[in-house]
Amino acid sequence: MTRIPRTALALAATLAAVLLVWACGGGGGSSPTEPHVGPKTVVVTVSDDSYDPKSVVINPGDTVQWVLKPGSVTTHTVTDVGGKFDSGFAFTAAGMTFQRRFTETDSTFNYSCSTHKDCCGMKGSVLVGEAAPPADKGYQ
Ligand SMILES: [Cu+2]
Repeated sequence: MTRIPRTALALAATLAAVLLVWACGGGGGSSPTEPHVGPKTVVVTVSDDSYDPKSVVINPGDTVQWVLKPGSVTTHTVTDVGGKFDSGFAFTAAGMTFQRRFTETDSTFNYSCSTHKDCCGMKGSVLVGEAAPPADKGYQ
């Protein structure tokens, strides 16, 4: 019968213990403190004559949904100054919505109501991404 040296046994026991700790604890994967958050929808209320909130900050892939507040006129629009989107007269009744998904990273969209931009300063902005430039004056 061969005898296994005592040091070899100790080494094997240590190795087993290390492997057990590694398998149970340090296996990697997602951190519980940083749960994955999927794309979200941010709601902006359209009323006479403002957007609330006036400016929103979102992540690329998020959607902004504008909703007409009850009691408001139906001639409001959501019109991008740069021409990327325009609701037209989509708000034909209270609760009617217009929405757009923003995939443009680090971009800022200044928008206004084509009916009430000049009379009432009805302006707003959407900032996409952490490095989005600030909105123009009056749109912030
Ligand atoms: Cu308007």
